[in-house]
This record gives sequence, structure tokens and C-alpha cells, in this order.
Amino acid sequence: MHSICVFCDGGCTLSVDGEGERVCPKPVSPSAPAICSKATRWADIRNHAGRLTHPLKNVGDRGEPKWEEIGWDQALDEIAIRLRAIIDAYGPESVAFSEMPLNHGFGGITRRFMNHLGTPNYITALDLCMGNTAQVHRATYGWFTTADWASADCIVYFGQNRGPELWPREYRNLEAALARGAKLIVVDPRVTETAELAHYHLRINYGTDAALVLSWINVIIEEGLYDREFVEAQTVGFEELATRAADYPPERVAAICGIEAIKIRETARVYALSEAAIIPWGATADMQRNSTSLLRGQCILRAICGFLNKSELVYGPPLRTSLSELLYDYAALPQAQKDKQIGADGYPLFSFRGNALYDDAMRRAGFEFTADIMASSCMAHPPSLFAAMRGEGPYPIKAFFSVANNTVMSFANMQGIVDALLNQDLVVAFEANMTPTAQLSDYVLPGDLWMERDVAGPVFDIAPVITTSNAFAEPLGECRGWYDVVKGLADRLGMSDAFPWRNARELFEYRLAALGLTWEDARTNPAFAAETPAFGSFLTPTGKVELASSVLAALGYDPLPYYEPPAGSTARESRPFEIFAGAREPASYNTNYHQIAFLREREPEPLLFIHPDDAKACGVSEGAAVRVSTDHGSIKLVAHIDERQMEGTLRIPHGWWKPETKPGLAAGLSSALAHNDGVLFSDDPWNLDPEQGLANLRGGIRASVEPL
Ligand SMILES: Nc1nc2c(c(=O)[nH]1)N[C@H]1C(S)=C(S)[C@@H](COP(=O)(O)OP(=O)(O)OC[C@H]3O[C@@H](n4cnc5c(=O)[nH]c(N)nc54)[C@H](O)[C@@H]3O)O[C@H]1N2
Ligand SMILES: Nc1nc2c(c(=O)[nH]1)N[C@H]1C(S)=C(S)[C@@H](COP(=O)(O)OP(=O)(O)OC[C@H]3O[C@@H](n4cnc5c(=O)[nH]c(N)nc54)[C@H](O)[C@@H]3O)O[C@H]1N2
Ligand code: SF4
Ligand SMILES: [Mo]
Repeated sequence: MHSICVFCDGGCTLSVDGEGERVCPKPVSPSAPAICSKATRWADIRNHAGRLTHPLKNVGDRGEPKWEEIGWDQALDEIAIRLRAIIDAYGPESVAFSEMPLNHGFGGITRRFMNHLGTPNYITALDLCMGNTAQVHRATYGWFTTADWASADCIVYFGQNRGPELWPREYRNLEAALARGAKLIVVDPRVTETAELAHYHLRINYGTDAALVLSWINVIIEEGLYDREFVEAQTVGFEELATRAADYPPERVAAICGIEAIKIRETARVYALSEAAIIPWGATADMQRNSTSLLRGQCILRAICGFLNKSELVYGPPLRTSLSELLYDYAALPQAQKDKQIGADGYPLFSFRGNALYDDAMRRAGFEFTADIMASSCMAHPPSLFAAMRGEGPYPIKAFFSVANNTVMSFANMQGIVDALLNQDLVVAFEANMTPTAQLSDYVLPGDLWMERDVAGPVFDIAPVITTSNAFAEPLGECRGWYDVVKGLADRLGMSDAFPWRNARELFEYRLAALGLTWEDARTNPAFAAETPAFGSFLTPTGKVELASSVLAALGYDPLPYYEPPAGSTARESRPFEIFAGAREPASYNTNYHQIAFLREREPEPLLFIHPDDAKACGVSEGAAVRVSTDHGSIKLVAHIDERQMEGTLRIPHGWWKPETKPGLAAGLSSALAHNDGVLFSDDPWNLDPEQGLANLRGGIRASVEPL
């Protein structure tokens, strides 16, 4: 039997013979990556003392840690009654959801619930992680593009650091590619483990990657290194692109990026002259002020160098097999409600409004639905939604559901999100742990974990596969799956017709029937290839690769990529350092696992990485407690003196809280307000990517450090 681990988004397929605590997961085949300690010690994570096992109701003020255990019926009855009252008073659009579909296995079902309820106000932290990349790929190629590691002879990484416990599947792909002689170009200010494997390591200044890709395009066009045939036959906008790229000669960009012009030229040639180069997705490109331009530049490089549908595969939307579109049922949400989506005026690319621009192209290819890539294309704008929740308009948001994600810690401006939750009439968290977000909720509903649930269906609509996963343990205590919760609420709100499946199993049978399969057939096969009738075609409005994007132009944006320096804040004298949030750690995952003893032992404290010379200048020694401050906020970290960190810059860890410390707002939400990176970063427009509105966490933000 197999299961798919989602303790992190690596999604490793595991062989799990047996049942219950005795199961020791193994790799599915000798060639599969060794699985990490989180999966092998799954029982320690499943059974840890803080795991939520009963529905809880807050009987104090919001944020006061006063909890009462209640039954599921009482919880769902009360939530449904309160939701109905809010909808009656403010309309269905006053209900918002934030979700990470990967963490509950039922991608699509939340949107179905929202569409039938009548609200367009869905957000996910995928706006800072691949969701926005997918959206830019769509604007350029019509669909998300996947790197073909098997054929790659040149890999370009923008800040990805991979290791045995940092996305081991991709790490193995990288190892295999290097072993067969592939070239590796790593663009990263830090000397990471992955950078040490690189043939070319470009220590770029933070947040300046968009200038680098424009300069590569400049070299490739000037030196005639592009694929003329492909450009002529399959793209639009090359002339305009060439004019734009002429503004970015390596000699000018060298000063912006801090990379010698000669190295920019050399790496551009290595990439363009490869047979099968890839630029795999990485989150670093998703968290910059120039994200859209950087991602557009990457898309353009793949296209003009002729790698599309060779080493970079444009699958197009899967037909029927995915069935997520049927599940989402976007047709159930009236256009008038779609038009109310918060933030779609200012940041339309990600919204229903932006996605409607692909409808004709989709119809021409025979698709009749609104396609949503990765559950996040058609979403509200997170910072604008939080503002609306705080009462800053355009209309009230009064109920908030946090579904298998840690909302308050997973965006910029953490204090602003806390204030947003405090201003709600109803907050519900579906969680495994008493996270800072759960601590601000009225009801906390205990969710099952991956080894406790069966799964059928793509949880993200990204690769054209349908996956299955088998439970090998019972849900702990009263934990339940997300479908059961949605079904329970739908029944109470008079929406049973839209949720005819009595349980998850019936839902799987419905999804699989379109493939001519039953759950019993499907459960033994971890992944089915989906039908991809549009494979290799470009479902953009022009039907071509849009080097100049008609969608961006129609929405009032520059159709071509550009570089603008991040809108810096304070003078260098008062805040001498530049910061970035990231450098993920092997023993944690985003905000999670600080509560798991065997993992916490390995990473006991939130570490600030600081160059030895900078540490000396600030009077900071190894292990010292320090305060890091920006114009937006300050947090406490422990100094780690680190030569690999570029001088004048600091690394801030993402997602730290101390679950062993006191819960509740008065205690800073188990210290999250004292340690989380989101406290330091603003989500005001000056710090957002102008096209997609995602917050910049990497470049131009200045900070000071003081010993405590
Ligand atoms: N064990 C473990 N594994 C994980 C995760 C985890 O938390 N723990 N998180 C998972 C998730 S959700 C994700 S998205 C991935 C993230 O994985 P990665 O994409 O590798 O992200 P980070 O480790 O945050 O950052 C990697 C590098 O980006 C560099 N960097 C920072 N700013 C810039 C910049 O402006 N330009 C460039 N070129 N580089 C920059 C940093 O110096 C750092 O070395 O890892 C996944 N895997
Ligand atoms: N400030 C800031 N914001 C960021 C980032 C950053 O670096 N800085 N990184 C971004 C990135 S790359 C990502 S991927 C997102 C991640 O955003 P989130 O998904 O919000 O982050 P996680 O910390 O992974 O939170 C997952 C939560 O789900 C719960 N959970 C895990 N498994 C299950 C399950 O099986 N069932 C249920 N019911 N709950 C479960 C965990 O307890 C945890 O609290 O955040 C993004 N936001
Ligand atoms: S890397 Fe580890 S935690 Fe992540 S999916 Fe794979 S086995 Fe699970
Ligand atoms: Mo991520």
C-alpha cells in the first residue's frame, strides 16, 4: 500500500505496509529519494501532546485562552447559526476563507462551498508560493509550465536551496542531473549548500533578479542566441521585447545586481546554448517587489531560447480527469458576486476579473469552464482582504475561516492580520495544533492528518495527474476530515443539494467514475496521468506565447517586464542592514513543528544569520539575543555568526513561534508576535508587487540590530 506524505509540500510517495503505529514508511522504490525523519517518525508528530483532538469553543473574549471542549454537532450547529446571521446582516460576501488545500487533501471543495454560499473572498498563502508563478505562466503561455528534469542539461536556480530534508525529491533530481553532466547556475546572495554545487554562482543583490533576467534577454537577443524559428512562428511581441531589453545591457545591470558584466554574459550564453535548459519554480521569485517582471522574464527566456515543450512542458489544463473544475462549480457564483471580489480593482491579475480574460481562449480549445490553477488564480487580494476585515472597506468582512493554514503568520504585516481577526464576528480554524491563528478563533475544529485520511484527486491543479493516498491509522480522538466539516455546514445551511456525497468515499467514487474507475481500483495506484488535450498549445488570448502580454495590457499594466528598485524605506545610517525572510530549515516546515520535541531539539531557537564583520561592528556574539527592527516592527532572534551571509545583509527566519510558551493574545500568541518574520514586513502598496499585489519579503527592506 502507498500513502503520500504532506508533512511538507514535498509530497513524497511512501510505501506503508501494515496498520497503525507499527507502520514504518519506506521509499516506494530503490530509486526514490530516502524519506525524511518527519515521515519515518510520523507517530511522534501524530501523537504529540499538543495535537488537537476535540472541537473547542472559546468561552472568553477573542484571543483569551479559555477553551471548552464541545461535541461536533454543537460546534457545527453554532457556527451555522452565526454564519446565517452574518450573511443576513451583511451579505454572503462578508464571509472569507483562507486555505492551504495541500494540508487537507480536498482541493476544490472549499471553493464549491463558497460558490454556493455566494462569496468570492478566498485567499491562500500560495500567493507567495507558486500560485502567483502559475498566474504569470498563464499570462505568457496560457497554462503552468513544468520543468522536465529527466532531459535537463542546464539548471538555473533563483535562490532555491535543496537538500536531503529540503525537498528531497527535487534534490535527487538535481543530483542525477549533475551526475550526468548538467550545468548548474545558482543565483543567490548566500553561499548555500546548493550554491556550492554550482558551476556558476552569482551572488546577486537581494530583490534585483528581474534586472538580471532582462540583461540575459539583452545578451541573448544582441548576440542572436535565440531560436528564430520558434520566435517567429509561436510568439508575439518580440520587437517590443527587444526594445525593452536594450535598456538592460550587462554593463548597466552589473551595478544593480552586484554581478560582473562578464559573468552576466557568460551565464546568458551557457543557458541559451544548452540543448535542454530548465528554470525550475522557486519561491524566491514569488516574494519580491519585481516578482511579476522576474517571472515574466523567466517565461520569456524559456520561450525565446526554444525550450518550450522540449525541457519545459506546457501541459495545458487537464480535461475531466482532474474534475476539480466540476467540483469547484464556479458557475454557481453569480457574476454580481464575482464582481465584489476584494482587491480585484487594484490587483486584478489573480482575480476572477483577470481570469475572465482567458475564457475565449479556453472555449476555442473546447473547455467550458473557468480554469483555476492551483486553487489560487481566482482569489481576493490578501492585504486588501485583511484591510476590509479591519473595517477599512470597501464593505465589511465579518466571518473568517482559516482552513489548514496558519493565516496570521503567513503573510506580511502580522499585526494587521491579528487586528483583522479581532474585528470579526466569527472566526473558525480547522487545525491540527493550537496555532497563533487558532488562538484567535471562536471555534477550533480538529483536523485529521495525512496518515489518517484517504485522498483521491489532485489537491493542486498543477501537474496533469490525479493522485491517491491511503490512510493507515485512524483519526486521533475526534479528528475529522475537511469534507465532513464542509458537508456538515452545507447541510445545516440548506446547501445539501450541492453536496450530495454523504462522505469522502462517495465523493471519490464520483470523481473517479469519470475515469471509469472505482476507489478500490484507484487506491493501489499513486498517480494517474490525466488527459491533456491541449498539450503543447498556448491558451492565451492570441493563441501564441505572449512575450508582450495582452492580459497585462488589458488590465492596464506594462505588457513587458521591467526592473524598478524596491521602494526602500529608511536611510542606511539608522538602519544599516538589508533583510530577507527565508532560508528554510530542515527540521521545521514553514510555521510548523516547533512543537515536536525530536525536531525542536535540532532547531531550538529562531536564528538571525549575520556576517562576522557585521556582528563585530554591532557588538553581537554567537548565541546572543538580539532585537531586529524595521520601520514596520521588531522581533527577537538569536544571533548566528555566518560567513555565508553577504556583508550588510541579514537573514530572518520565517514562521517562528514558541508553542511551549503561553497562548493567547496577551502573551503575544505563544511568542509569535515576538519572533515571526511577518512582523517586520509591511503590506502597504509601496511594498507590494504592483501587478499581483504580493508582499516583498526579499529586497530593499532596511533593518537595525541591537543586542538585548
Ligand atoms: N525542511 C523544509 N523543507 C521545506 C520547507 C521548510 O520550511 N522546511 N518549505 C517548503 C516550501 S513551502 C518552500 S516554498 C520551499 C522554499 O525553498 P527555497 O525556495 O529554497 O527557499 P528558502 O530556503 O527560503 O530560500 C532559498 C535561498 O533564497 C535566497 N534568496 C533570498 N533572497 C533572494 C533574492 O532576492 N534573490 C535570489 N536570487 N535569492 C534570494 C536565500 O539566500 C536562500 O539561500 O521549501 C520547501 N521545503
Ligand atoms: N511572512 C511570510 N509569509 C509567508 C512565507 C514567508 O516566508 N514569510 N512563506 C510563504 C510560503 S512559501 C508558503 S508555502 C505559505 C505557507 O502558508 P501556510 O500553509 O499557512 O503555512 P504552514 O505554516 O505550513 O501552516 C500550515 C498549518 O496547517 C496545519 N496542518 C498541517 N497539516 C494539517 C492537516 O493535515 N490537517 C489540518 N487540519 N491542518 C494541518 C499546521 O498545523 C499549520 O498550522 O506561507 C507563505 N507566507
Ligand atoms: S520531505 Fe519529508 S516531510 Fe516532506 S513530504 Fe517528503 S517525507 Fe514528508
Ligand atoms: Mo512554499
